[in-house]
Amino acid sequence: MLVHSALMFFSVFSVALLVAAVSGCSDSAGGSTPVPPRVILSTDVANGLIDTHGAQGSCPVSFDAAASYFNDSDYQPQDVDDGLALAAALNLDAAGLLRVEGVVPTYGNATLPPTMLVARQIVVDLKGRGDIPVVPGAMAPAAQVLRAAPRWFDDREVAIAGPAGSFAASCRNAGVDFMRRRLMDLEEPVSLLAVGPLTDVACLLTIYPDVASSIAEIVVLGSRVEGDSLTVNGKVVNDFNFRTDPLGGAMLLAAATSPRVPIRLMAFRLTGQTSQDGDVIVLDASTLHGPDPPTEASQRSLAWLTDSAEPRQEFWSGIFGTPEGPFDQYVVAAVVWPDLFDCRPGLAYVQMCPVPAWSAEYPVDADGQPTEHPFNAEDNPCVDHGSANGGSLAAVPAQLVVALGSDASQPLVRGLPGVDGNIPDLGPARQVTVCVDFADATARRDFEDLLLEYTW
Ligand SMILES: [Ca+2]
Repeated sequence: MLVHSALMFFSVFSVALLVAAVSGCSDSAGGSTPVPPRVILSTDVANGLIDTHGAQGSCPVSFDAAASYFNDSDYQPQDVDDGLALAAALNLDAAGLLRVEGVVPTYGNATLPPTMLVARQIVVDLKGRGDIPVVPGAMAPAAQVLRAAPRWFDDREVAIAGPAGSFAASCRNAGVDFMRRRLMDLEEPVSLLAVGPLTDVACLLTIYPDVASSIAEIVVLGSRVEGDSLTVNGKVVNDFNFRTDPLGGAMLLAAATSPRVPIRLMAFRLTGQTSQDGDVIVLDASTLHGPDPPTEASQRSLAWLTDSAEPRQEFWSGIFGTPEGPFDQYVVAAVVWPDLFDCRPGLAYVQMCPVPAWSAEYPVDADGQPTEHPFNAEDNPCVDHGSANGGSLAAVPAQLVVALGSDASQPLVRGLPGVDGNIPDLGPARQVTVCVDFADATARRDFEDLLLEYTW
């Protein structure tokens, strides 16, 4: 969850959007042949799993209706937007609108081992795409999130960033190696769709900077526009994909490849809209009906996706009172139908939310007892933090923020780098593209219609 997570009509607008989205190339007859965008998905696809988040050493990220956090050892029905987005991506591939070059599952919504089974269930079993590699990515975040950085025996801090740092030394895995190999093998650039924790895409750019020219764009489900509160029906929520690995997210933004890889952030100002009461895009058995006419395979796929989502939908609506709308699906749509969204230049940075409990500055009373929750002090620079939200945000060390249109030279990590949440000083802030709204009211309706058309 981001708290963090109809019909087979091929209408006129679908065709128009298709034409708008795909780039044309000249064929031998001088005409134009659409080339569908190529993508690799980095996804914490957890449909149907009752599991923990699999982020040992990370912050707890799920909460109940009273805004009390579950421990990371608690088992909950995990998010289903990844699987719905993956199924839609594979259906778009079959329709010639997208080319799925690989899937790299990661911890995040759930632990990695069963997440691999979910990915195979959707890619191989439901969609019959045994030709698409499904390769395991990260088991855990780049560093412990709510702990002080580890130290050497002589009291020096263990370095995280840089080619000799602990992140570059430890983040490599089969999924990261697969992404590099696939990128280098293909002649056309590939977009990376980051719809889970950012650990693996950050690792890829950090240890294999030579892939930069092979990446069209990295599209991320995450971020908030500077000053924005993140709420669903009035309840404060979290930027899940960044929150699960703030260091990985910061390392992605800091990656100094040549050329710089374009990064597009799908911000909550956009993606949160369709989960708000009165504007929810409902994706369940009451709205999804697959292609017309249905096939045995389409009915089986649709039934599995909707049946396996029921516990999660109950979990979500028990907290927010309405069904969960799409989140990760925005990233797939941004690649296939970019004109649906209002996207702008922005400056991305990481705002630390002091004060961590291990800091010398952490406030205590005369008896040494804490006078506030970590990360939740009054005057906290992180939006939504502070005493008004009780202790519910005490375990969020940093936020991913985008300043619209800013080209000012600012640090990437603001606050207390190197102490709070282990994120070191990583140089200047990062120019990105941030999508903040639908292009217009028609685009909002088209987005819903397209999701209903391709989600099965
Ligand atoms: Ca996800």
